[in-house]
Amino acid sequence: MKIKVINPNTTETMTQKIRAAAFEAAASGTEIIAVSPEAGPVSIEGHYDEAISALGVLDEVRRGEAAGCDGYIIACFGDPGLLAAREIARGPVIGIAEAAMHVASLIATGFSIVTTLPRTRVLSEHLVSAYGMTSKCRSVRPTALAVLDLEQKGSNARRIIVEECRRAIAEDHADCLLLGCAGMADLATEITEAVGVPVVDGVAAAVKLVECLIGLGLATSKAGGYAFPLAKSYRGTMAAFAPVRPQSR
Ligand code: 5HY
Repeated sequence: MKIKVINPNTTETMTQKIRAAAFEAAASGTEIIAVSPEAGPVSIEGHYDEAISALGVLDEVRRGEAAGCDGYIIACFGDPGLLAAREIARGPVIGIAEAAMHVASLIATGFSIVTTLPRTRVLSEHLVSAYGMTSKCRSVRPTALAVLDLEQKGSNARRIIVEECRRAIAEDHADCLLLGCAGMADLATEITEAVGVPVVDGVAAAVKLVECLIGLGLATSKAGGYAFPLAKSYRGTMAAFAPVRPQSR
């Protein structure tokens, strides 16, 4: 099977990190194609960044459909463009936040999310509610880390994340922790060892969930809210995004 992993921001070092995490998680028969859009924000740290990055996600899904990809992962903890991507994709489309929350809900009584800047807290809180995880989420804990701080060699990002994880365990009674940024994907193993409770990286979780769904012969349902968009004209610079009926495979 061929899974396209999309980093919605345009920072290549993060795409490489995401690629490595996805490769490590993937089964031997799974081909991983990791990309980021040519255009868009270098990091996603708020509603505006997310809205703009969604167009790049959708363009990559459109390209993936033409290339015969079997499933998609949106590798940003805001899951930008997820529902729209499900309309235009045949196969499963999984966001790393949704994946991490569902996986955590199966192994723990309550998870906390450790994320980046305080302004991104509300993005995670919205997804916790949207995914029906309010009863399972103990807390969302931001840090002082900007997304691109995670790309700085020798930064103190690992220590900051570990300390916040420990506070979530001690003060919020979390028994599982979610890494609230795709840029943390390379830290899951060492943070697990440091804090002593399961730490879920959404990239790896999403790879296994897409493999599972495809292995079950399941694809995005087109019988309801994820039906292909209605064919219509789009004017101006958006013309290229006009929905067209997909060719049957
Ligand atoms: C991410 N931003 O996973 C999110 C994390 C965040 O550029 N990649 C980003 O802080 O919302």
